[in-house]
Amino acid sequence: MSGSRRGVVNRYEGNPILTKKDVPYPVETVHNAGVVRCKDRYVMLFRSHLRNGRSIVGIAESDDGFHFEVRSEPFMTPATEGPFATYEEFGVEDPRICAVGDGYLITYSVYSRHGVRIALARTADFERVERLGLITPADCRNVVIFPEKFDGRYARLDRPHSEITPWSIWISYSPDLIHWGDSRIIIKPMDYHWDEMKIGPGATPIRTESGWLNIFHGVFKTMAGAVYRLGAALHALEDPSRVLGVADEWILQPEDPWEVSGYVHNVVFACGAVPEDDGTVKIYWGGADTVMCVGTASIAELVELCLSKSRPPLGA
Ligand code: M1P
Repeated sequence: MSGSRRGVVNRYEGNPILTKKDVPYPVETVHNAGVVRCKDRYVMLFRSHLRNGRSIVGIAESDDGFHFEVRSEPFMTPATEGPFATYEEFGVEDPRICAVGDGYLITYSVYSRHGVRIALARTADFERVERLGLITPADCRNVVIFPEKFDGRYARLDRPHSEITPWSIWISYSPDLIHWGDSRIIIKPMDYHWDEMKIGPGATPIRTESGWLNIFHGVFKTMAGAVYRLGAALHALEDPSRVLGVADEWILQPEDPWEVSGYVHNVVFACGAVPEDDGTVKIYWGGADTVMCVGTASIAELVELCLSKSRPPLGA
């Protein structure tokens, strides 16, 4: 892939890879997409704002991970009946995909008059989708499920909201994907750092030889508004609550025009990353909450960054 390397991530020269012009139904944005490999193809579930400001989830497919074609119909729109209708009333956002067994789990944010929480759905083939449950109470976003169990339990990273502490990354466990608990905080924003305002899990964690690679986002508040960047952390393979290192420096920040300016200025926000056989990872991010972009990075380099230029996960 030729592109532009300005740090650890090599941006694809064809960015943005997906915009509203590629969508065959009316939307205003294409961003914050989960991406996974499915039967030698890349499948992308992306968020789009409608013209009323509410969000739906579309689907696009690709042979190479760079050129995507959008299907004619959205993949998920707010449910219209049952308990999901109550909580999806204002929209469905920011899907993350986790390959488990012979299917795919999808976590996504649901908005309603009762706040924001996370719902879980499952698909076998990205043709049909089944909603499984509402898996957090209100005031929780950015849930990524690990693709393996730990001592018989599923694990996830989540980001509850609180007035008392900066919004941080927690871990929770479940015997059945529906009931979650044993929650604890594992990574906090760091004062006077690029992520001091808040952080949140981004892509589904990636298994590496050295640990689980967690690509997350962090936010810094400036006089000109918030800046969203991406960071990396490494979690122990057998016990993901044990953080082996959090890279002190960000790995990606808004720089290209479509990241600096758009629906929300100065945002790079990842919901998906796909590891490749050659030791690289394709990282997918929304630019300025408006378009989709991709870049590649060396997994070994990201791991090294977490381990050699590390900061305390819960602050000094
Ligand atoms: O506008 C930037 C992002 O803001 C929110 O993210 P978070 O709650 O993690 O700060 C979300 O609305 C996200 O979709 C959006 O990209």
